[in-house]
Amino acid sequence: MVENWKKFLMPYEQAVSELKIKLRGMRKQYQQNNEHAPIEFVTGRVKPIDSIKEKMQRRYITEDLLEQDMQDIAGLRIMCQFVEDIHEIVGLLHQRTDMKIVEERDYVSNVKPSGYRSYHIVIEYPVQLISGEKRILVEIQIRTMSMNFWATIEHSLNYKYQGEFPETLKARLKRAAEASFMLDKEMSEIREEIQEAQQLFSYGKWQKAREKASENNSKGETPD
Ligand code: 0O2
Ligand code: 0O2
Repeated sequence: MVENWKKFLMPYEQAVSELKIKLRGMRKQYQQNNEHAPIEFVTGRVKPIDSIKEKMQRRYITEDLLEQDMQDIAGLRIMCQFVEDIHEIVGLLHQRTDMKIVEERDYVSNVKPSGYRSYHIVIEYPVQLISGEKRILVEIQIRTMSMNFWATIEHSLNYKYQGEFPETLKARLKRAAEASFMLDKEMSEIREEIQEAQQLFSYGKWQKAREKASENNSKGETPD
């Protein structure tokens, strides 16, 4: 068994932290330009040791192949508002020079039998350690908030039923997946209108902040 899990997982921890900052930075840049950000929020985690061990058994992954065969030890999730945003993010990730895309799985166009939708990208990411550079695999899941809602619920039900859902629940989850798909479709259709409203809203917030600052200035207060 891996002798020192803490040491083994260290580069993965570092990669998740670095990538969270980088991806959240992309969102900030859009906001600063007062443009619609294709990234709503980003989460990330290193797979817990017990889950790694369980997946090794389930997938017959030996220790010597762990780093290359388990692609989601480091996992990031990018949530967005519209399905179109997913494709924009994929394009942005392709352009980056600080990571190399090694695999792509499009479950947005190819919905899984469970009803799961998401776009998965596996990257090779270089982590700078004191011992030198180490390239590790990281899985980035890109999905709308509607896809995320469905996947999170289904994932927690999976814990309860270990994948053996009763037929009625399976059918309901399928219907919920279809409803989630319809929600994404409807939102895409009114996307331009929503984005216009969001821009007006953020411009309004910016204007209010400016007014408050000039009010404070005239009172001789320092801005907060
Ligand atoms: P569970 O069991 O899912 O609830 P910060 O960076 O400080 O804002 P922090 O505390 O590092 O935040 O957490 P973050 O980045 O907001 O989110 C951690 C959560 O990310 C995890 O929840 C996961 O739900 C989720 N997550 C992100 N990417 C993945 C992935 O690729 N696979 C899976 N399974 N989960 C992912 P918890 O709390 O760890 O656990
Ligand atoms: P976790 O940490 O519990 O989320 P892989 O499993 O990566 O070795 P596979 O099956 O080809 O190989 O990868 P896939 O399907 O591209 O990605 C697996 C991950 O996608 C899962 O991680 C889930 O996070 C997510 N996923 C895939 N299918 C479903 C689904 O039907 N429902 C839900 N809720 N999530 C799904 P793990 O391994 O389950 O780990």
